[in-house]
Amino acid sequence: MKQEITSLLIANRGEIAVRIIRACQELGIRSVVVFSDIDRTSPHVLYADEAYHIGPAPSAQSYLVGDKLIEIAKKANVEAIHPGYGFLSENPTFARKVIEAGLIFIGPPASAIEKMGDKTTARKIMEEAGVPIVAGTVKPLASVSEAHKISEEIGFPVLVKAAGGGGGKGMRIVESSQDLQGAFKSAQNEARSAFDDDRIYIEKFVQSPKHIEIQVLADSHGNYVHLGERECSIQRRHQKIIEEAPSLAIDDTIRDGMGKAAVKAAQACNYVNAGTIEFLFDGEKNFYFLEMNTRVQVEHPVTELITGIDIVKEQIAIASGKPLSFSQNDIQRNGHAIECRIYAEDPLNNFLPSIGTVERLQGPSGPGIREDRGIQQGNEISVHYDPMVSKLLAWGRTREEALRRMDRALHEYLIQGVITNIPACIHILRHPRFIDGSYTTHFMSEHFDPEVLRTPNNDEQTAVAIAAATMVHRQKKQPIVTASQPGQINKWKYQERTRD
Ligand code: MV4
Repeated sequence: MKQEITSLLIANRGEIAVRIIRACQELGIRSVVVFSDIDRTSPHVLYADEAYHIGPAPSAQSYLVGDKLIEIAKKANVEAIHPGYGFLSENPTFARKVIEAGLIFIGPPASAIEKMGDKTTARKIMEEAGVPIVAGTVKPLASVSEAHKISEEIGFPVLVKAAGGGGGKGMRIVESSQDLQGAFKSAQNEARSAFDDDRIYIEKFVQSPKHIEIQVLADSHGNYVHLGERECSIQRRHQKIIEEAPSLAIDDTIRDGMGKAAVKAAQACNYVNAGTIEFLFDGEKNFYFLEMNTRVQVEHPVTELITGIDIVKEQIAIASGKPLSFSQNDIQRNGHAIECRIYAEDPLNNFLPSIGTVERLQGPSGPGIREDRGIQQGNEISVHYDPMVSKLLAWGRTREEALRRMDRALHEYLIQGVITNIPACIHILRHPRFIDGSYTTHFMSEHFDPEVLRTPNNDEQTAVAIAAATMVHRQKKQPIVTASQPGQINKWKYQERTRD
């Protein structure tokens, strides 16, 4: 069924709302956004054709109030709702309500969201479809004694996981049978409070995997394609930091195998729209289905940069009933792309969010650089939302060129008022284990030592000396002469050359 979309509501905020507005602008679609009290001056409000106030800052009273979003969509007379990522994007009840209100949900059918949201159902569907899964149960466990039985069969170590949701919540590694009962109970408790669902299942623990995911697109006419992999192993506490494509660990044969498995996975749940199949990739080049994300992902631009396909525009085209305009053989990959998520987090303080006003903000640009950002100078990084400032992407003909461009862009990045993870990103990019591509999901815990970021430039005395020198310089109004240290963000230049 073809239904033209001429206007849509974005049920989100920040950079993804801006990303969706940009697609709308290019497609001639009227974009409508919502904003909470503290987002009144955010870029998504500035760029949208229309903006409606939705409520106070806490998401539970604003971006998560499905009924209100639908009410605003009606009032604004749009045909569709794009949920972005996070918030209500993977909430099947919301997707159903959108449809029942006579609107188009720019995402998969609610049934697919529901099936993939239940992790044991997802495993069962994948097993039946012939998509490789890690050894373990495809049903929630009835008791601790059943957990013992299964664990003895598949062998320790095992992972106790929550059936009700992913992202590492309610997950416990169990090394031997005497630890099983305790892990089972505490995973149950954590799952109950996180997902209101205490169902638990077990998988064999894959020791040092890479996290590789495949982007898929499916239209409403039964056409399925995959856009290759993204390597997302650089993460901390299940929060991704750096993603890249292609992965150094994947050759054409493996890519073809994973791509076909991902398409099978999407077909198995009657998927329509953009989705991502996450795989664990072990040292023996085996891959196993982990989870399916039934939304557009934060890291989707990595794939856009090497394929030239605008994933958000494709989502809108698919939702309006159009068939995909390309087939698997038409998809070409060109060069290498990498993304750093710039977070307002302090790497020297256990990556705690750095809350405050962004006093100055000037993103990098130039050859091969893209920045997707949802905040501007003067906005607050608050406790209410994710502290991601922007996504910085670099493209190069080769991985080396992409990495050099990213390194250069990270040094150009100018932000004051909040502390960011930029120095940590630079450090990771220059790490031998990152450069040789041998990194796994354990990279941050095994190889990242925040203390290396504590340079003499960071100490208080240096700051005082720079402040004093700055004052003298301003009084004298002399030209700046500075020797810049390679690889370091020069505090002198930073202070003095960025002055109003
Ligand atoms: C695993 C695993 C090893 N073996 N499952 C973490 C979050 C959730 N999505 C599943 N996760 C894992 N499942 C088995 N059988 C290791 C992880 C894991 C992980 C996965 C992807 C990306 C980062 C990770 C970091 C730690 C653990």
